[in-house]
Amino acid sequence: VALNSNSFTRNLLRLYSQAPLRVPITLPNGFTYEQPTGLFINGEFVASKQQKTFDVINPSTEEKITTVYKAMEDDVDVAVAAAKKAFETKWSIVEPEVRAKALFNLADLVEKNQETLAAIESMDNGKSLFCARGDVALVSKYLRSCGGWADKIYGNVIDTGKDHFTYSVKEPLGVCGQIIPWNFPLLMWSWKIGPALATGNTVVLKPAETTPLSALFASQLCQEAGIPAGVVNILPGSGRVVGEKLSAHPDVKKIAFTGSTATGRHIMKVAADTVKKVTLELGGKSPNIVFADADLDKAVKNIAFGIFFNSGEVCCAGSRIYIQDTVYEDVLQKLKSYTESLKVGDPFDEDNFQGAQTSDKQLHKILDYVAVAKSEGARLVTGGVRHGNKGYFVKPTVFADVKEDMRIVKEEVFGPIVTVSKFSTVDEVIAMANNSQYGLAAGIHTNDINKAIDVSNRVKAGTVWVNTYNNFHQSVPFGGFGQSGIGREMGEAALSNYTQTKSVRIAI
Ligand code: TAP
Repeated sequence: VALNSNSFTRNLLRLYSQAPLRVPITLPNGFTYEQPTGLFINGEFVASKQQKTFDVINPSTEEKITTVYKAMEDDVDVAVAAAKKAFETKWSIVEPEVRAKALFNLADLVEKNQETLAAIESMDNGKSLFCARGDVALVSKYLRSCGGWADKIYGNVIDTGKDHFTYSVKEPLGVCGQIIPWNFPLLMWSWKIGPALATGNTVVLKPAETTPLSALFASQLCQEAGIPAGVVNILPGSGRVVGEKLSAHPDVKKIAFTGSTATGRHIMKVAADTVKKVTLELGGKSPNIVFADADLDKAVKNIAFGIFFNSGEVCCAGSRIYIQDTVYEDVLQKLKSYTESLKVGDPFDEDNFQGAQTSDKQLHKILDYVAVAKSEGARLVTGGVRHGNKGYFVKPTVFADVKEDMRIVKEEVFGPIVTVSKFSTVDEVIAMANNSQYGLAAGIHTNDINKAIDVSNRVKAGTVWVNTYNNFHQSVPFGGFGQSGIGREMGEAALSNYTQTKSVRIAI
C-alpha cells in the first residue's frame, strides 16, 4: 500500500503492466508479420493514456487474434492537437506535388504489401481472400487517383467587371474526424484519408472496434510513404467514446462517417453544436431488377454477386430482387441452384466464395431476420441457417414471394439474405424500387438500351449498375440519395467534401 501510494512506483508498475505496442502474428496462411497494437498518434504507436485495451476476435474461428489499445476521450484530445499542428505547420502549406508524391508512394506500398493486407483483412473481418484481394487492389488504385488530384485543385477567375480583379480558391478544412465501419475496413480507410490528404487536410480516423488491424498496419505505411507525423492519426476505440468525442470536438472541422443510418443521424446532431461539415455514407436496401429480355444466366450471376459478395455486408447490396413475371420461376430456380453452388467457409480456402460474418452480433442479427421473414410468410427458397457451428458463417439465403410491406423487404439486414418479388410492367417495378427511405444503388438487367436508360433515369439511387453489380471504380462517384447519405466518395466529387471556397475581390 505504501509503495502504491508513491506516484513514481505507480508509473513504474504501469509501465511494466502495459500491453506491447507490436506483436508478431501468424496469419492463417502461415505467414508471420508484425502487427502494431497501439494508438497511432503523431507518427508513433502509443499506449492509451488510461492503459485501456480490447481483444480482437477472428470471426472465422471465434478465437482471439490479439489485444489492441483502446483510445478514450483524453487520447482524442492528444490526437486532434497533433493533427492540428501537422495541418498548420506541415501538410496544408507544402507544395501540392509533395502531397501527390506521398500518396503515390502510399499506393505503391499498399501494392507491395497487398498479400499481407488482404490476409489481415480476411482474418480480422472474416471476408474471403478473394474479396479482400479485390479491396486491396481498389485501395491502391484509389490512393493513386487521389495523388493525381492533389495538384489539380483549381479555383476560378471570375469576371466581375473591369474595376475589380476577382478570384476564388479552394482551401482545406483542417482536422477531419473520420469514422469507418467493419465491412470494408481498409477500403474505407483509403476512401477517407485519400481525398482528405490530397486536398491538404489532416485526419484522426476511428476504425470500427471489431476490425482495427488493417488500418493500424497501413498507418505505418503512411510514415514510410513520407507523410509527415501527425497528418494521419488512428484511434481504435468505441464509437460511443471516440466517435462521439470527434463529432463534438471544436478543433475537428469535419466529420466523414460510413455506417448505419441511425448512427449517421446521431452524428449529425452531435456535430451540429460546432457546425461541422458532415458527410455520411449510410445504409441501403437496393433494388436489383431483372427484365425478361435480359441474358438470364448472366443476370443470375450478377444478382447473386449483388447480394452475396462480401458475405452480404455491403451498404449497396442488391438485397431486393425484382424479376419480371414471365421469367419469374425460371430465374428463381436458376438463382436457387447458383446460390447453392457458392461455397461458404474458411476465408483462406481459395475455393470459398463467402467467408464469415464479421461478428457474433451480426450473425445473430441475420438469423433473427430469417425468423422475421418466415413469420411474415416469406417463402424460404434456400439457406436460412448458420453454416457449421464454429465461426460466424451463414448460408446464402433466398426468400421469394415477399410483400412490399414486410420488414424483410424494408429493413437493412447486412448479411447474405435476399428477397425476390415479381413485377409485370416498368411503371410497377419503378414504384416498387423507389418504395424505400434509402437510395444508395440499383441494378438493371436488360438487353434493351432504351429501357436501361429510362429506368436509370427514374430510379432514385446514387449509383445505377446495368448488366453488372457491385462494380466500383476509383474515378466513379459513390454515395446515396435519401437516407443513404450526404456527399459522394471517389472520383472528383469526393474532393469537394474536403475543401471550402474562398472568394477574393480586389478593387483596382
Ligand atoms: P454503426 O453503429 O453505424 O458503426 C459504424 C461506425 O460508427 C463504427 O466505427 C462505430 O464504432 C461508430 N459509432 C457507433 N456509435 C457511434 C456514435 N455514437 N458516435 C460516433 N460513432 C459511432 O454500425 P454497427 O452498430 O456496427 O452495425 C449495425 C448495423 O449498421 C449493421 O447491421 C448494418 O445494418 C449497418 N451498417 C451499415 C454500414 C454501411 S457501410 N452502410 C456499415 C456498418 C454497419 P464501434 O466500433 O464502437 O461500433
